[in-house]
Amino acid sequence: MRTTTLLGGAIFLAAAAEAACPMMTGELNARDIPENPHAFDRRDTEEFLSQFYLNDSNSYLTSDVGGPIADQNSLKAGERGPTLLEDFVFRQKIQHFDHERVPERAVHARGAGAHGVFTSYADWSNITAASFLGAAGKETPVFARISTVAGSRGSADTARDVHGFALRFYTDEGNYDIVGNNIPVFFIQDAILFPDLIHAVKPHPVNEIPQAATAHDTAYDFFSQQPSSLHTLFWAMAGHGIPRSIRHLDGFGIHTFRFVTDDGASKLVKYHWTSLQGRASLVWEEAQAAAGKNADYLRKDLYDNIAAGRFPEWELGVQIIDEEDQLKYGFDLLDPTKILPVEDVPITPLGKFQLNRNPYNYFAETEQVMFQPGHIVRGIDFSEDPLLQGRLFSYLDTQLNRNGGPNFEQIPINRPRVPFHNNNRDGAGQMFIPLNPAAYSPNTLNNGSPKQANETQGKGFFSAPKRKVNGGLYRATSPTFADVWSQPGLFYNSLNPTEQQFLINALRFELSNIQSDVVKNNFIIQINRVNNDLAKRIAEVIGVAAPEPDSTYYHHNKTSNVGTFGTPLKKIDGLTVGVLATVSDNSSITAGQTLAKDLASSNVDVVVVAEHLTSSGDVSATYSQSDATSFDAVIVAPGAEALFSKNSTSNTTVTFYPAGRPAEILVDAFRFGKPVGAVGSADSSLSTVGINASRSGVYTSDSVDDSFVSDVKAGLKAFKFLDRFALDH
Ligand code: HDD
Repeated sequence: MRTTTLLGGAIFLAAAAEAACPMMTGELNARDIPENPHAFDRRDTEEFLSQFYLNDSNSYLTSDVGGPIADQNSLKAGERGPTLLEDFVFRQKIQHFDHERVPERAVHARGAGAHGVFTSYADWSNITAASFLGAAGKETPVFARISTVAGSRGSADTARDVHGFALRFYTDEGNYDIVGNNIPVFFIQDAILFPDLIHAVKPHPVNEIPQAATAHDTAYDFFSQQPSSLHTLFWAMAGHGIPRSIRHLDGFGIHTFRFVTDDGASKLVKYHWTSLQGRASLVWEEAQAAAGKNADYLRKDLYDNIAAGRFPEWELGVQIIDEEDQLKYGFDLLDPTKILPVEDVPITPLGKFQLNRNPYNYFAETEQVMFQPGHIVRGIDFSEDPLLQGRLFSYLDTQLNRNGGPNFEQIPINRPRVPFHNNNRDGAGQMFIPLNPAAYSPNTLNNGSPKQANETQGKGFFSAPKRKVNGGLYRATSPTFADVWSQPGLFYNSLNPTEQQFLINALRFELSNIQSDVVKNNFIIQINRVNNDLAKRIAEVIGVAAPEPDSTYYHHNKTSNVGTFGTPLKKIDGLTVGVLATVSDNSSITAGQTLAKDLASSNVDVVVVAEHLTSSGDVSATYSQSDATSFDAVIVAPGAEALFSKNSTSNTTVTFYPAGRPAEILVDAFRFGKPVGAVGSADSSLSTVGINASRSGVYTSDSVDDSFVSDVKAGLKAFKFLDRFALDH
């Protein structure tokens, strides 16, 4: 029988015994041993976690051990005297504060997390024994954490970077983590190089500059000496490094893993989770502006959309490959710097997950979640990928360092939703009171318990029986990993011309910040092995002589679905339209409200911007706080054209906001490739700022009518109008 009691303000679920306990000592036998109090079999994460919620409503202050604190002043010797050492209230509070921080993650320090649920499309027991994939419609709670890699915890969200996408499934056979990224390849092929990669990419050790940026000498020194990094670097530079939102990025497991069935048959798999919102990215100038205007750009979007009930979704799929085909596709499937083109092996969708609940407490949930690639479940096995193999060590080691001991799996966000029993004991912060005195196996004193799972359940973890490992000791990279230039070429060939230009612009930006001529030259040598035109276009900007072709790895092959610009979104839910209005003309506010009403059914937010807020609440943002990065589309409302006139700086309204702000918002929105428009008399604002109304993604109308609304929706769906971005040639 389970009872709910209140202990020290926290809701605590206790359990009482229903049956006699088989404990061995006479003393223990005599006691009423409760059923294991953590033996909850709960699918619902919130219900599980709620036992740990600490609710301070209608409470009074106490010390950590429950004594009431009468007064918040420190205890002093005399009215004007020094604070006394004996003041335990003071000491406890300050000491706790002094120890509030745990080491931030060495990489992926900045992230946002959310709870959700995964639903399997089918019974996949024909390919894996993993129970969360064992039935159509089967639901499993998940927690996801999405992060940038290089920046510190306080860095800006829109720093250009690979994005981590770590997924935890609280399955009914234990926790399963896929610790992936939003880019399907990685910089290095062997985990032993990870510290080198990170030391090179992190800020300079002398002055800790630059924060959250690869545009510095050590990073490019490493990239040019370790060309396996080029492929991932290309993805990051081409737009995947600056996603529009967490909702608009995909995830990849990167390594090849194994699925194993109950009867031991195994297949190799590569994971993809595809945003059902669509893939979308910012442009670099926009990301740079957003970093200053709203450093929380990504986490705020995720939080706000979940809070608004617009739950983002991803479809989880795998490419399935026969064991014997590991070298069939022209590269080694154990090499994490390679994609397996979807033309060679299409993605099999397995299910989808939705993120539908924000954490209640950032530290307790998002900061303390500790993922590990080694958290696997029955039916999943590793591959021999040397990067994956090293990760199996590093994450556990890191969690020990961050948590100061081995009991981090007992933290609520890390606990499995199923019972756990083993002979691991003690350590700092042990949260349980183990009742079994025979903490060893085999034992007789506890009736052999906990027993091996195959004795009781008939099943447990197992490796793919076909997996064979033998060979002489070998400290070198496999020759099958040698070609690291063909796939960056495949990626580059597959981009549309604007995306290629973005990639070139990004590398020009990064390389322009490099001081060392040696590093610049070395980098051009590597890029020239991928594509001579690309190398020349970068070289000419950074003062390096245009290289002659180095054509060993040149080719014209292409693949699909690797870009992030030019494909319409799948949904426009959660996008935001800014309506530039004026308080001095009611019709402009009304136009904004009409648009808001018409777009509400598409789950698009409309923000009416004006000189100041009003008591009626019909203005939702001021020009003082707004800029183009806040909106996915910008519409000028009738009457607001007065704010755009050339002499608007002498207009009295200008005292409400920095001079020229409305025009700046419109111009920036246009130059960031966003849909823009004007209603009624406001169409003159377009010509005032030099926007040609006949350009694609520019909409005008006499009023906010159906056709204008559908234009705006189509514009949002197109998301970026690529003809706004100049090409070199
Ligand atoms: Fe890693 C964190 C993803 C290679 C060592 N990694 C971390 C996180 C993600 C990834 C998403 C953040 C998890 C979270 O949100 O808490 N890492 C990857 C991917 C890799 C990869 C996709 C290659 C395919 N990582 C990698 C290697 C090593 C590490 C080769 C070390 C040998 N990674 C770590 C770490 C971190 C980490 C230092 C920092 C904090 C943590 O683990 O929990 O151990």
